[in-house]
Amino acid sequence: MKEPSDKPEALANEIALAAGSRVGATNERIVAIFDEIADLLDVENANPFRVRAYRNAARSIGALTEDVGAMLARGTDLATLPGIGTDLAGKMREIAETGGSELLTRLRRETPGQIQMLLSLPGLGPRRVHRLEHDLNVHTMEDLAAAAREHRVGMLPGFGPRTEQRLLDAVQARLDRHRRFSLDVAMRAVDPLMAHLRSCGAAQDLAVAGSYRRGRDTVGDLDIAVASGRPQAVIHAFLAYGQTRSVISAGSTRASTVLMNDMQVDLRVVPASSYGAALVYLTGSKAHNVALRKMAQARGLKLNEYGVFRQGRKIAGRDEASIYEALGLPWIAPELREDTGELDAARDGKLPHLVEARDIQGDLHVHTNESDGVDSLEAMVMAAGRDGLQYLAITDHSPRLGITHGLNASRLAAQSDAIDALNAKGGLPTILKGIEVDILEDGSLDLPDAVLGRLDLVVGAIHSHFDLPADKQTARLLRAIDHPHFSILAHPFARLIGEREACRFDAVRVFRALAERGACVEANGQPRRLDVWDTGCRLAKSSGVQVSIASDAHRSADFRNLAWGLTQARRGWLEAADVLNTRSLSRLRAILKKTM
Ligand code: DGT
Ligand code: CA
Ligand code: CA
Repeated sequence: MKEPSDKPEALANEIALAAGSRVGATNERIVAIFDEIADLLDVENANPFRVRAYRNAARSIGALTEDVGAMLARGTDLATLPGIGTDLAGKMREIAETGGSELLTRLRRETPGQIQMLLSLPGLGPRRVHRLEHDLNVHTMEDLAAAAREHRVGMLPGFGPRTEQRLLDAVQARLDRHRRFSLDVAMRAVDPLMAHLRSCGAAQDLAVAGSYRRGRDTVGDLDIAVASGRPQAVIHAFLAYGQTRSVISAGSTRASTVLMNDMQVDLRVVPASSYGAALVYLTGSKAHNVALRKMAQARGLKLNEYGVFRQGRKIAGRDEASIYEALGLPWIAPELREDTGELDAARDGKLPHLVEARDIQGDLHVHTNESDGVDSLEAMVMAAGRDGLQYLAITDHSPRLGITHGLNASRLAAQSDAIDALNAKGGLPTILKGIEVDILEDGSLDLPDAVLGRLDLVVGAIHSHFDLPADKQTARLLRAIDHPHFSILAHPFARLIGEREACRFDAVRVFRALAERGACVEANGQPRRLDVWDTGCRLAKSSGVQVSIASDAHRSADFRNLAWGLTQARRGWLEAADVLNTRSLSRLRAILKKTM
């Protein structure tokens, strides 16, 4: 596996392509922007005629049968359209050319973020928001939820009990959804923001810290540390970022904003001589920081976000290693900084040598378009090769999963021939023959043993009956693992972050059974799954179970999921020797053979 690289340009292109590929996309964008401008002007108590002009324009653009972009390309004067004057025509051209509007950016910056969130709820326009603020003192989503629960909203003129319930549902959904973000969503926000901050030229060094850097499976908000001698310039650039929805606070060395995706960003600027200290502080976790500070105090030192001090004299701060060194410790990887034993381990020289991207030799959970994947067998194998993998296992679904077009015995045999042919060609990663076989409700497997026995490995997973009582779920998994051919238990908890809870079973017993059988457990790297996650990786290690870090790729770009799985493995203290797919192909085959 190659080292991860961030390519914000490529990502931005991808997004632009996706946005531009729809017919009438420009019109939709103009309508959305004009509507939002009208709402925000209304909140500002702007001239009602101006507000109405934007609303009317949005309506007439929505009714157009031709794309505004195409009209501009033909040289049409937009001011000749009904309800559009020269001013609005200019705004339309701006949106068509840049995708955004300076007026909207300014209005968003001026309107409190919470008011914008209220406005974005279905059924809430400026009038109603004004009434909520005025009559009920409701200024935030939380205020609104509380007022609705106390039935104070339904009593307002123009609201009523049904509106109240609808609003409560919408707020609740929004609060639940936005409390924490999955890592891929966070990354899509991080990459362009960091590129923007780098481009201002005032940052000597910068990094995302907080839970994002520690690789937690979800992040609440982003924390950015910047080293600079010109903090004002950095703050200025940060506030001017185009994806900023609103500014929560802004000072001379720190600022907080909310991005368009509702994610909060806290930025802190320090001199380069304190950058390491700020990075340690902002990376956390809070528990790790508190424990570190205690260690400092025990040595008669003071630790804060500017450095380590002995009697007021700074003895460390420029980089992270200097901070830890001043406390008598080796540098500790961010993934371990949860105060779960890493400080003792560091002091005793017993920190693990965490598994790294370059240790990963292959991927043992990959789909093709034979089941629910997007790309062909050949495309997946070529992509795995480009990503530096030595081998991959093709593990399409079994027949029970109807919606995935799962493979029966004869289609599996045909796939096996195709794999033989590709392997014979050479020059590509070696392809192993596998299946993601469905574990049925009673713990039996969805294909006969005779069919499974012809494969190189069997990956088993549950895709139904997630909410069985714990004892039944445990029995189901134990029975599945007991099959004569069972190599890897895939995404055992079947959780979907923010959508489906982890299913309940006796993990200690199940992992013990895997250990006895010589079978492995998967650290699935799909950012919505991350299953097992850090604690499961740690349990695997203490149970003597090898972990397969897997992409569960459904398209050629998905091999990057390996990096997410790797992060969870590192958070679980795993070393290369604890991870199945760090093995060479021949050693891997030997281990898999014992499970088959
Ligand atoms: P999150 O955002 O909920 O996913 O989790 P974090 O860990 O990013 O937490 P956040 O954003 O509240 O704070 C960022 C870092 O700042 C945190 O990891 C450690 C540091 N920090 C925050 N509050 C405190 C505190 O009260 N004491 C100390 N020592 N550090 C703190
Ligand atoms: Ca954070
Ligand atoms: Ca924060």
